[in-house]
Amino acid sequence: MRYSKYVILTFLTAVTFQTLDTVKLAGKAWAQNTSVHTITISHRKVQGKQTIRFKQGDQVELKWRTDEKVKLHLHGYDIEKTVTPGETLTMKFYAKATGRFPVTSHGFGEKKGHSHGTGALFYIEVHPK
Ligand SMILES: [Cu+2]
Repeated sequence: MRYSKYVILTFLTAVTFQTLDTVKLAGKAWAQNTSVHTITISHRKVQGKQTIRFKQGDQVELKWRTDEKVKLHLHGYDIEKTVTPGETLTMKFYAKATGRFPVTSHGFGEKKGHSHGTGALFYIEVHPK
């Protein structure tokens, strides 16, 4: 009796996880075919390319490095995260929505709020399949 309960529980747990995975990743495993880009902020500017293009449906990983603490906002996908010097911040998402989306600063250093006064730091472009 005890044994069969355990088996059922294990089975249910497995099904639950699978369902969550399906919802989150639309049945695809992360890791393979991921478009990974490292973006470096220095002196409040993105070094090098300031636009990266993707194809709709791409799995994207943006890895952010900075020389000053900054809160970043990827518009359209509504990802808002803070990166600090010495760490790498990863933004992971499926590029579902097409268009050109800015990444803006919501304040460097300890500054808070939602100001886009200095304009966009970076853009992602998602092109239709
Ligand atoms: Cu914003």
